[in-house]
Amino acid sequence: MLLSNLGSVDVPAAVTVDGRALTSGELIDAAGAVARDVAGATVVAIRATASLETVVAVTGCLLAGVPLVPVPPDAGPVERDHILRDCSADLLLDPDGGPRPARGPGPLGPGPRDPGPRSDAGVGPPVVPVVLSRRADPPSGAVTPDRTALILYTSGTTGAPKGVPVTHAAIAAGLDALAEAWAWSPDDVLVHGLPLFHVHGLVLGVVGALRTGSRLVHTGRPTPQGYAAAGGSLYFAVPTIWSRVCADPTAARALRDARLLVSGSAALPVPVFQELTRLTGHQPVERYGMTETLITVSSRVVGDRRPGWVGTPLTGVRTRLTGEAGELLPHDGESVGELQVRGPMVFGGYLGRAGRDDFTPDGWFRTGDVARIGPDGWHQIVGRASIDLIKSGGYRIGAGEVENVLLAHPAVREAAVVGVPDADLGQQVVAYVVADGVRPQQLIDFVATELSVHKRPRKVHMVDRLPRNAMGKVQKKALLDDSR
Ligand code: MLC
Ligand code: AMP
Repeated sequence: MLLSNLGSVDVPAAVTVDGRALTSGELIDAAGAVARDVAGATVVAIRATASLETVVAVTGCLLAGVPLVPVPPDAGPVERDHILRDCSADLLLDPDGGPRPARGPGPLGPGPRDPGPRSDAGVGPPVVPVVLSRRADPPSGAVTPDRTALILYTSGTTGAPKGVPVTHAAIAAGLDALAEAWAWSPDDVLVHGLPLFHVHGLVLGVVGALRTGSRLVHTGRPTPQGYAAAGGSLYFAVPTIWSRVCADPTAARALRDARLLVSGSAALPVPVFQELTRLTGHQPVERYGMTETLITVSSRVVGDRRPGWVGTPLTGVRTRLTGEAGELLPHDGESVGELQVRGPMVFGGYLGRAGRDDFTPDGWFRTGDVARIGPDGWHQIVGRASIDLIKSGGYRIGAGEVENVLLAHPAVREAAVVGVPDADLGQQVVAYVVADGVRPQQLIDFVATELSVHKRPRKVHMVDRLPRNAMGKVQKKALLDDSR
């Protein structure tokens, strides 16, 4: 069982989010109440704020064996409605729906309240508040390992985000492999401030803590000051956050007492690796993952950590490189090809999109990442095969999704979106737009309102025409060259 370690001992402040804490007993009791609310549902969604309520709701759904869909809390109507429709959610859990106790350490006081489901003007599924002070015994039946635990939405190159169903077994395999690789144990205190609707913050950062039995301190926002004050042993962050930690040497030095600093979700620039090592005394552990594959490659607690390289396959994972004609490439540290993976943490296919070209005929998942593998099994992620998948601040953003929203603005005639290299975010979303009578900031705000805020272009260039080839296809390389 995924959460078999939960509650064997009642740990004080087992989970703290933004200064509010629950013991493990309180967490189980409150999660038991959620499990009752969702019992019998086919799929449940949650507005996944960075809150104790989200942690409780995730725990409750895992205990109940009901698939949960985390929706970015700032998702605008286009993105939110697509997700809720695509996954056919029966209920929407609302972390802000119940009474909120005052901040401060220690257990939450009682305050029973059961407002029951409410419907938001008939649009979308009924809304059920998550209320920490409600208590119920968790369900006693075991959840089968092949049951879907989460459906995570992630961007493709074109169109709206796709649902990635992830089973209890896949999560358990990924987390156990990481626990082995990092010697992650109940003695750890995990600290991070990542969003709770993606693999990094939610699967590793919440379910990982619950499965290993380590305490979790979520800092609310991933600020260097918050990380410095948390006093943890194990820290998770994306490269943008590590870069900001390095820019605050006092905060960075406060991490000297940690055991392991982990970086993932995007390439950690070599200078950031080196500066973090200098300031904290720790070489960061890098690891590589994807929504579709959870975590598959990492450096280990014991042994090398190499700037610019993400480590070796975790237990149960196999990887290979292929060339343009599908031929296998040697693991010689020089050949560059598409990275393909197999393993118990890899998903089985996108929700409602069976039969696509995402797996090879012999069952390997095509990651779309371009990589090198050394003779010693070390992996280097060189980049993405498609120019249309952007990584900004560790978020995966599809150019097509942003372009579609821009094109829905009445003033816009043409739009092309690219990921421009950026020192802080890795890549920055930049739009080139042909339009009349609209200012760039209005278009930025339009995207931020319709989609999640992090998908908004940071810059919009108004142009007379987009560069196109003889076939009429937009030449994005030319746009990228223009913006450098
Ligand atoms: C600015 N804001 C606007 C706005 N302009 N809001 C609306 N409309 C506009 N036009 C404000 C918001 O109010 C908000 O303010 C703030 O901008 C949020 O902006 P942001 O751009 O997202 O903040 P930023 O500082 O750029 O964020 C950097 C970051 C973030 C690193 C904190 O990118 C982040 O949390 N990244 C983590 C991504 C992640 O977890 N990826 C894992 C994917 S899983 P306010 O006041 O709210 O701040 C994966 C698998 C694996 O990849 O291997 O791990
Ligand atoms: P997502 O589906 O949002 O989890 O994004 C997955 C993508 O993030 C991968 O396909 C990679 O392109 C990128 N990624 C994740 N971890 C790393 C890493 N350690 N180094 C480089 N890229 C990474």
